[in-house]
Amino acid sequence: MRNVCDDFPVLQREVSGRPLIYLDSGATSQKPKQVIEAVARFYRETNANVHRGLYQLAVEATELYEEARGRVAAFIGAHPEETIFTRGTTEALNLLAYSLGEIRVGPGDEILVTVMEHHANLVPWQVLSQRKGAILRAVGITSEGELDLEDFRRKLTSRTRIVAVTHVSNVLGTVNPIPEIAEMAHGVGAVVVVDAAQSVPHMEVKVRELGCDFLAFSGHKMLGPMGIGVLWGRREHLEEMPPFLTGGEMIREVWIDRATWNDLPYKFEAGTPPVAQAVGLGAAVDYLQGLGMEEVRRHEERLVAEALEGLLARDYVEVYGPRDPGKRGGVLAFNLRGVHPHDVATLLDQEGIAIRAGHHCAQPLHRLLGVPASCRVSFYVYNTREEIEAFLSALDRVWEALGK
Ligand code: C6P
Repeated sequence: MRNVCDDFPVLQREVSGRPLIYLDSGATSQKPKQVIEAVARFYRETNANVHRGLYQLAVEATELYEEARGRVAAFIGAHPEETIFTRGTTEALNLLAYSLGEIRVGPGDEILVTVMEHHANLVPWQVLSQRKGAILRAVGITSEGELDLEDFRRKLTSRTRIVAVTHVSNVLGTVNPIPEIAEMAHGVGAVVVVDAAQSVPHMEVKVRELGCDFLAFSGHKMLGPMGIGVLWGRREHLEEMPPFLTGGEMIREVWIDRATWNDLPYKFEAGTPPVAQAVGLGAAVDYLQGLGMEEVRRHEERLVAEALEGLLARDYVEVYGPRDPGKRGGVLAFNLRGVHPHDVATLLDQEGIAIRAGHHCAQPLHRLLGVPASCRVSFYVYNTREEIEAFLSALDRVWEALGK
């Protein structure tokens, strides 16, 4: 892939007197100037509220907002009416747990998640289960860090109403076999919700190929602005579901004691939407398509292979998740024997290398791995092999200083 670093202003700055090496794109990606400029241009030239004004400026703002929706929908092979803008993955999953939960889940019904879920795809289902008297079950993982499909088969029953699973784990990096999971889940009449926060930014994702019913992801992890995300859902489900937030824009007619709902997708977009952020996300999609998602995936696979090989070669490092780079997304979690991950991150930061340390909002998974926290590096289009080499030799210095 062409070197894109020059497109990313923040990557030109120094940290601790060194050029920044940003290895935390799993938390949020950096933004290219094309996205920053699209957001700035919206505020400079077209700022107005959408779907309300009859004047030229508001018409143009509405066109930009809906054009962005069209681009994002095409990116995942979806219809714009089934593509709802939210504040992010977390809001999309909360919307589902509330609204889908309202019509699909009753006392004694079962909801199936996995132990590798981010809290955003776990806690909303816990709250729903408690509210409805439903049973929440979690599928385990194999010793390789892959989803245990035998366990999945065992826990999937005729009472399973919703299967909520991450496409790519934000800790293990594991890519889960969604088409297979969806087929099994549909076999018992369950609806399949996919958390695609760590997949849509990094590989080609087409909703029909996945075979799922719902897909959630965040703009800020795919070169777009913070505060914008997407919930895609099959029309037949979305039409049946009650709204999540209510108020302006999501209604058709309102009386003092009742109201009727707007068409899709507006039924789920109450209030003033994040218009500039949507426009920025549209620009991010253009940028990614310009690079080609297959090329994005190939680039990351090469980086992951290099980093994985380097980490596995160091006997003081414990790596979590699959050993095969082809089975992983762009994140790699690890620990240095006997060293606290926060200390590792702090020393690397002193060399200008930004990594994440903590439980990465996946406490049940860390409990299963037997550690309270881990270090995590995550890659994106702007990372290079030289940065991986710099990271690996910096890690040796951390071990020299803290490990022995
Ligand atoms: N994971 C990470 O460093 P939001 O915050 O709504 O944009 O995304 C939540 C979320 C949901 N699912 C997965 C798999 C995720 O990785 C995330 C965000 C970040 O891993 C921040 S904790």
